[in-house]
Amino acid sequence: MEAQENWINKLERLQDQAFKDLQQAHKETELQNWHVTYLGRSSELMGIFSHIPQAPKEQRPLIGQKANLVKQALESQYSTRLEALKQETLEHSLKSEKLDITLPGRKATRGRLHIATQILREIYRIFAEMGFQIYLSPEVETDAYNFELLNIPAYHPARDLWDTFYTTTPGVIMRTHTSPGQIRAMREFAPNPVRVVLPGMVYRYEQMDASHEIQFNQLELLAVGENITFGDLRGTLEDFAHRMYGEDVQTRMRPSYFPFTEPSAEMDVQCIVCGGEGCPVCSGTGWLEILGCGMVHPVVLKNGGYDPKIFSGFAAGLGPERIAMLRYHIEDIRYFWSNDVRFLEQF
Ligand code: FA5
Repeated sequence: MEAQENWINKLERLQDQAFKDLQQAHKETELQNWHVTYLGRSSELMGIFSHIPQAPKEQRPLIGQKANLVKQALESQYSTRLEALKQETLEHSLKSEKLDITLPGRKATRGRLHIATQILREIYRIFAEMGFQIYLSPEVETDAYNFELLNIPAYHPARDLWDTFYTTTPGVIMRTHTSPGQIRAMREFAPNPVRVVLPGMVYRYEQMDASHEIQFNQLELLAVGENITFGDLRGTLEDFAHRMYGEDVQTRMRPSYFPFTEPSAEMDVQCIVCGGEGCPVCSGTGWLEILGCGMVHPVVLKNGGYDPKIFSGFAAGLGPERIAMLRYHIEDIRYFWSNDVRFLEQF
């Protein structure tokens, strides 16, 4: 009986002490320490719980009941105090801190499309309005598609025009231009007429400078059908230049050479950076070359599955980064892929 009194007294004392200490806890950390002391695993209360089995059998229920009551009381006082403390802290900060609702909020950083993507989309839009559809072809190509089928056999000196990145697999290369897509598109559409644009990355082992990158986009233009003439090519490209740069822009076509077109030409746009005076972007000439073009060579038409006696076609290869440089007065093509946000966020 005496032993039972002792246990009960002990629990009551414990509860009184705990309540007293709780009044002294004014910070959340103090409250946490209180919880560890009175309700934690090594607390006196938990010690009592674990000693109950050693008490005389008939006393166990009473001691157990009392211990549970104390535990519940401590827990409920603890949560009431915690809640009150949180409320106090909140009221305190509302009183002491002034909220300046006129301060501008923190700016969320917004993503944007890369300038190269923006210009490609604009070019797609212009050609889509003229009735061209987009056709995709692979960046990793075979020697056959990149050269042979475009009338450039292995021994042909014109191979020097394109400094190629070779893979370790014989006959497999990184495409040096989008022209291999011409063959792929023709083979899919022949003998029907075809009018497509083929965009994408091309790779060249080149000396880099203000207008030459080793990795850049190209956009191939291809139209095959009956009675397509050089006049159609000239008209299409001129219309494109005017829609891109405005009605007043000057363009010129120079004779050129590509093994897969005959005749071949290159189109220049007057350098908008210097207004035709000559600057590093146009290598001092006043003109910037934006594309190569020509009438599809009969051999290429045949390789694509068309009879050159019935069909003719034109093709062009545009440089979208060069087109963007002219449009936005960008002085160096190397900005495009250097990932400097000061450049990228201007567009
Ligand atoms: C060609 O790649 C031909 N396949 C174009 C073609 C297609 C001709 C269809 C006839 C018919 P060229 O190497 O000139 O040609 O490149 C075409 C365009 O890509 C150039 O006018 C230029 O705008 C762009 N370009 C060429 N080399 C680079 C480079 N290193 N960096 C950035 N743009 C380039």
